[in-house]
Amino acid sequence: MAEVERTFVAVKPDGVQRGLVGEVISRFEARGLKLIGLKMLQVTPSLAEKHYGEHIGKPFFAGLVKFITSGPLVAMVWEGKGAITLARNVIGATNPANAAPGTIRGDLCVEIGRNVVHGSDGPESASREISIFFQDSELLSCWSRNIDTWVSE
Ligand code: DAT
Ligand code: MG
Repeated sequence: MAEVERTFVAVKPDGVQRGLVGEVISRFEARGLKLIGLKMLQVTPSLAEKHYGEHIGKPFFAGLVKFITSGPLVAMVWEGKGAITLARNVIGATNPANAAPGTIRGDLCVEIGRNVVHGSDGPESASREISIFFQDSELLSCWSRNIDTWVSE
């Protein structure tokens, strides 16, 4: 059985502008993950460079920073068994043109530079990204949900 993990998910400025915050949250809730942290913020260029540090030097980097800082973003932490891979599967392929129907990117968007949502790609990036956006005290892992025994054995 997969271990309980935390993953960082964000609705990017295009998703906020398009009124898709509720839709994105609904998909993670419906899948059975538990929301343990949530905030809205405007990402600064330095925060963007920290978050997307692995992409510094790539041709799309400047455009990516411009986009991610262009409006409010909704940052979240979701918890559950195998949450990191599960969230990536809910989100779909990086390029929406290749994203499967039923995924957020496969259902809601068309272009790689406007792909609505971010999700951590592994355990290291999950803990790094969570600590960039949240203090430990802002995460409410301790709350229990009555439905959890119906989601996980
Ligand atoms: P993901 O967001 O699926 O983890 P990534 O980490 O490879 O994808 O890239 C981060 C974001 O950068 C991605 O969501 C959209 C943008 N991006 C990636 N590759 C790109 C490319 N070839 N052209 C334009 N934007 C790109
Ligand atoms: Mg990534």
